[in-house]
Formats: sequence, C-alpha cells, structure tokens
Amino acid sequence: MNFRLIILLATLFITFILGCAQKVAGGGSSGTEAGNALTAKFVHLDGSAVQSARILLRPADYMPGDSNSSQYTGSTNSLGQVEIPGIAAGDWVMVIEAPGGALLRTIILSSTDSSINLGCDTVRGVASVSGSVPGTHSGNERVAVLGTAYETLIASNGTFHFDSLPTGVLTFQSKNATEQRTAYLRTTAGADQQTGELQLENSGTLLLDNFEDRNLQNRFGSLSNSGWWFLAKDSSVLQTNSLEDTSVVLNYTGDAFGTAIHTTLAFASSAQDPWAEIGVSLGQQMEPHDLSTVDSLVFYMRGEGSLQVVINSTTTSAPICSTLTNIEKNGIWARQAIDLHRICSPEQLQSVTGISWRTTSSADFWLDDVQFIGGKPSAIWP
Ligand SMILES: [Ca+2]
Repeated sequence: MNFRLIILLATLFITFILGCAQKVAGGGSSGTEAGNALTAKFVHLDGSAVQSARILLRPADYMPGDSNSSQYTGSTNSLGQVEIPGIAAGDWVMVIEAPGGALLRTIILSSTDSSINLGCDTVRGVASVSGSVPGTHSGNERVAVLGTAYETLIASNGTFHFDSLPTGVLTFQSKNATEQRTAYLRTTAGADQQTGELQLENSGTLLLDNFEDRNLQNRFGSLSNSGWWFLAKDSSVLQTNSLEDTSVVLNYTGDAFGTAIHTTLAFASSAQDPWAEIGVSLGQQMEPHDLSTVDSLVFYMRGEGSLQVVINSTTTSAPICSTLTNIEKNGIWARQAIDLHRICSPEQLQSVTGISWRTTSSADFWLDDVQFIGGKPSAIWP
C-alpha cells in the first residue's frame, strides 16, 4: 500500500467517523404501544460529534410556563447520537442546546410511526432576533418561541429582542397579551434578524399576508427566500388604477382591513383570449411547498368580477387545480373559503409553487387577509 493511498484511506475514515456522513443507528422500540422512538445525530461545524448535549422535546404549541405539559429529554452520546423512546403521537419541537450553538426542529409524529430517524444535523451557532408588537403595552407582556422555554419582555415601545436563539424555523407568539399575534422566521447562525411586526393570527390558522407591512413579500417569504406578490397579464389588458402598469398596488381601504391589494383591470373587447392574474409565489420551482396539512385557503375580497382561484404545482401531468369565485358588487368584504383537498389532488398539494387569482374579463379586485386554515408550519417549511 503506497503512502498516498494510506492518506486517502485515512481521510475517508476520518470523514466517515466525523461529520454527517455517518448514518444514525436506527431502531428503538417498534410497537406503537410504547410510542415512537426518535433517533438523531448532531455534529459541530468542524464535523466533530456534539457530545453530552441536552435534547428537549415539548409540544409544538407549548408556551413557556405551561404546566402539565408533557416533555421528553435525552442527551447525545460520544458519537453525537441520541435516542429518545416512547414519544406520544403529536407535533413536537425539539431543541438541542450545545456548547457553540443551539438547533430547533419541529417533528410531526403520527400514531402509526414507530421509529423516526431524523438523520444528522449540524449545530452552527445561535441567532439574535428583534421585532415589534403593535399597540400599547402593560409591561408584563412577553414574546415566546413556541415549543421552547425562550421568552423575552416586550418593551413599552413595543419592541423585543432575543440574544441567542436556536437556528431553525421558529414561531414567535405574544404572551400575556389580549391579542394572539405571531411571526415566523428561519433563523440563521450569527445573523441579527428581524421578525418584523407580529401579526394577529387565530390559532389553527396561518396568515399568509394581510399587507399591513405594506410590502409585497408575503409573511413567509423569509422562510423560503421567495414569496412575492405579482401581477401578470396579457398586453391588451390595462390596469387602470395605477401609473405603474405592471406592479401590484397596495391601497389603504379606510376600514378594518387596513391595507389591501387593489387592482382594476380593463379588458379590450377586441382582444383574443385576454387574461390577467394577481398571484403570490410560494417557493421556487426547485423547492415547492407541501400544503398537505392545509385544510382550506381563506381570503377576503370585494369589488366586481369573476375570478378563477388557481393553485400552481410542479405536478407535470396536471400542474394546476382551480375553482371559480364571483365578486358581488356591493362594496362589502366577502370571506371565501376554498377546500384545497376538494379541488386539488394529494400530489398537487405536496408541490405548490404559488396561488393566483385569474380573470378573463374586466374586474375590480380587492384582496386581503389571505390565510391557510389547518396548515402546520413545520410541514410547509421543513
Ligand atoms: Ca389588510
């Protein structure tokens, strides 16, 4: 065996025992009676094993201070591996705290799972996060990270700050407040990040956008590096409520809906097959969103016209599913609820790249409070 080969083999061996290259030993309990067994492995940035680190699983909707909340604990062995047996079915947030960093992952366990192997993850450091909560503040209101013990006070001017949070997709929620407000953020190690303003959200719903931040990236854009609202149309169609012909217009409604999308589209009678659509992207073509956990798409609209609500997916055989909705001309905001499982196939819902509101005739379209009912953040943004 020559010297170069020995070096090569030694390098391969080191890569094999260090880093995420090594498979996590699976196994654990197999019966559902005993609950689910979870296995995972954690390494540092240099590839060495994260040893003797504390792992804590709490329910995904856990608020710091919740009593009677079940939790599971474990710690990593010398290889950075952990196995936690007997976990009940449900949605769990797992936090690993180690020297040099912390990591958060959300895990959805069904009653039919028996052992879950999370594979290998790298602990990269911690993130600092700031944001704000609108309204007046009593002094004992807090912002918490759901599923964890992390919480911080809201200052009298409505701002809050976390020094060191785990990396992952985090749900921030107001605590001790009269209104439930939330924000979602994919945190990055070493970065100083902003959640923006926490938005009103009912439990069981995910607010995609209410346009109160007056920008055209949806609330989940920071989770996927996309999420922009757009207007697309045939050149014969004129958008008559704006000087800027190709952009989405945000208008203040003067009512409880605050800021909303408003587009007036004029179709020329002579044009052939004219069309126009307001849409929002949900991840690039390479990373479509899995909306299987979403029951329905809910939004409010007013104005006048007839629109096709279109779900775009990467399914090659049938890339869109859609349903027709009509806007009554009475000036009143109407709530529309679209049962996604009625109009789309499971394959289509697993690979959604965007939603659009499409018309083939003149329309005056106001859109606001676009929400998913029943969607699980952890399933949509793994
Ligand atoms: Ca609004």
